[in-house]
Amino acid sequence: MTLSDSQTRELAFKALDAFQIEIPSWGFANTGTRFGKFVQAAAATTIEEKFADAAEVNRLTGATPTLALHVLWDLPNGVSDVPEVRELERRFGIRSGSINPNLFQDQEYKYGSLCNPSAAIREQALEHMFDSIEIGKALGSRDVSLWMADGSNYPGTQSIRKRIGWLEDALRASHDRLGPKQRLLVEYKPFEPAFYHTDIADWGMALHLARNAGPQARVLVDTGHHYPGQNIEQIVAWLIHTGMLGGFHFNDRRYADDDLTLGSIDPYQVFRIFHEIHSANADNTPLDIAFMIDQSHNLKGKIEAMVQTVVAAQELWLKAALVDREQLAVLQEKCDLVAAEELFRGAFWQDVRPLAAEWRAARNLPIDPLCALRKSGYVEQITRQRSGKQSTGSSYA
Ligand code: LRH
Ligand code: MN
Repeated sequence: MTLSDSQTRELAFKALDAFQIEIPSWGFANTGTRFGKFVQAAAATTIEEKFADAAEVNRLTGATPTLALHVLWDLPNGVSDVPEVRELERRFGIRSGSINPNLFQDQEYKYGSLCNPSAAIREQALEHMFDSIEIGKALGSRDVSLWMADGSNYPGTQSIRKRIGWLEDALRASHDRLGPKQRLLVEYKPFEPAFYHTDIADWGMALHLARNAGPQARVLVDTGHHYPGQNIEQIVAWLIHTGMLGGFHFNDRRYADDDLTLGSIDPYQVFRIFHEIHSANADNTPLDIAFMIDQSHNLKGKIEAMVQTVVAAQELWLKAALVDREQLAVLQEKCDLVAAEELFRGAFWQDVRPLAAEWRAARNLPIDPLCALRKSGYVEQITRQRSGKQSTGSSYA
């Protein structure tokens, strides 16, 4: 059924009003690769600066009210840093989002954290999980989002099955500490930094571990954590079908976990993922998905890259919202392949930027957020304020 312009606008406005995406505090900090880190004077080095930058992105896009925090990077003193963070939330009008434990940088975690053969080190890692859960409770944020670097580099050097057992115990113990409204998100990754086996390497492992941990655990899909050629939207469809999809870390990649900006390499990938979600919404499949960005802006200006990412996500979300799902179902039923593909891809081809600009104008937002950022002088201002505070230090963020 072809929609009238006003019906299309109504559908578009409804879709964009509903679309929010969480931004990572580490996306504003100086990050690099193992070959180096190119320092930006405007980069954030304090939690206050990260909240300030998040507020600027939200002012420009109207779609990023929460900031993901990485415990050791943003709350190095644990729960005792909560009052300062609450003050920043109040000052900048940005809420704390997912709490991400750091189980990958301590020297003790050389052979793993929750999967380490040493019971004492597993206990240390579990304590960090418990601290992260308490921080989430104190901040009133819902998700504790777990990614672990755990794995090994050489065959025969670790017992894969023993590590599964230790991990099951740790995630169940963590789950039992969750508050009634909290969730534990389990993020999988096939490799890096481990290059022989990774303990949570794919969606099946993450799904089993989440189910085994308890009813408040779900799977997190980082779009960069898949082998080349893997059908990510099919994994998303399975996680929706099994009721285990908890959230996303969006970014883009050409080769591996490149953490490039969303839609920079394969925007059609994000469109296909969003289609699965809109379709589930359309057939009233219960969904409770946290959309988050997880990128490292090693070369692009960090605020610019974040605004560019949110705008790209809004546009791809809108394109997928405008797929005529009723007609598509008819064509799929008839196996009218070309007509179905033309309808589906046609939605991806359409230029939704004028519609998105109309929505922004109607919501008193800048119709072109990137242009508004440049005009705001915000980057020049923070560059002046923050110059000389940057270190070329080694840590990731
Ligand atoms: C691991 C990961 C994880 C974060 C980190 C910053 O590759 O995707 O989600 O902890 O990036
Ligand atoms: Mn991630």
